[in-house]
Amino acid sequence: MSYIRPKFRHPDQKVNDIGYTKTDYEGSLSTLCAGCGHDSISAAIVQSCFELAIEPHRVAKLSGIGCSSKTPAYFLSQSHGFNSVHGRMPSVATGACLANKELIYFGVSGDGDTASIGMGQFVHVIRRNLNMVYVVMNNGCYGLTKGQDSATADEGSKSKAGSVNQFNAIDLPSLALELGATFVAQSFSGDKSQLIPLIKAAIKHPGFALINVISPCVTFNNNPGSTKSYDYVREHIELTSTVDFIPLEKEITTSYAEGSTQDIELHDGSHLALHKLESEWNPEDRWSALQAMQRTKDNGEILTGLIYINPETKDLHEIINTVDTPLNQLGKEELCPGAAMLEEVNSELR
Ligand SMILES: Cc1ncc(C[n+]2csc(CCOP(=O)(O)OP(=O)(O)O)c2C)c(N)n1
Ligand code: SF4
Repeated sequence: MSYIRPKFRHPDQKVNDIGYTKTDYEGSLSTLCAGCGHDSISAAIVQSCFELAIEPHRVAKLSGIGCSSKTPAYFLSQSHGFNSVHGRMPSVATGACLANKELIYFGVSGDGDTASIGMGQFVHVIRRNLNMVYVVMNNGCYGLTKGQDSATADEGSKSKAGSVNQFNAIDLPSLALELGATFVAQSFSGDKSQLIPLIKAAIKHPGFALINVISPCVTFNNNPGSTKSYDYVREHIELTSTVDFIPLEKEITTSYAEGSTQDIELHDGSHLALHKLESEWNPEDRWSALQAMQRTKDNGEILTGLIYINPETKDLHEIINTVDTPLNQLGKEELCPGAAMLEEVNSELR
């Protein structure tokens, strides 16, 4: 079948710290349109997991419906996966994460999947601070159903068919900030050097991590007049910073000019070195991040990079004090501790 990758690989392929090659992190061949931004994001996910030496079976990929939501088939074929209903990925992610806190949860969604039908689910998964990476492959349209404007299409943006969008766009990073998300980033599918460290940092973040990636749809929304086309994004991108991810075990060897770099220690002891390009902004200050978003929007620019991070966050497990052992490994004794325990629990609620 044409979508199955040929098995042959160069015998001297590089291996990572656990002896896996990049091939071990790939999926089946993509059936998306050639040039679709979503494929570049899949490639960045493959590269990030390879470089972090993650065991593929420790990852669960979850998605909704759309071209974007098809992409988990194209990376990490040895991981767990669940392709859910349109806009309902966050519920499935919540259930899975509560049942097993040992896995790394990767949610993949589209702007239609998140900002329209899935909006109710999106806001609650942020509010609950579920420990997951949530990637929105944002092309401003419903690619799978032939390019209708989505709720993230900018006002005044022109579709391929020539109609002009008359509605305000929903800005997902600003909304996430407003709702208290503790990791908010924005990137562009065409900027792998920025996207990879952001994905790695999001994986290490112990709570909800949003990466909104502008990902042009070459078939339905890459025309002049569209604000999600490759040309438009390249011309209007404004970098907050360049980001280096420094894993725990690696020494910080590069020295940076004083004042130009902000070092952020992540939960597990790894580091992010942010070389800031936007001076009036502090990514550890939510108010400053919101202002930076608004300022660039007012100037018609797209702010990319790590917009906000609070490394000291409590995820849903910590908030509601869940059991460490995955539910499928609990025995009968723990699951059904008897009438006396039931009485004790009930009495605490009286
Ligand atoms: C409940 C439900 N409503 C509508 C649809 C039709 N539908 C499928 S994908 C989609 C939108 C996809 O857009 P987006 O999430 O932005 O992903 P893209 O294809 O652009 O990557 C719609 C409306 C559906 N599959 N299920
Ligand atoms: S229709 Fe658009 S979003 Fe879907 S695969 Fe093609 S280019 Fe990508």
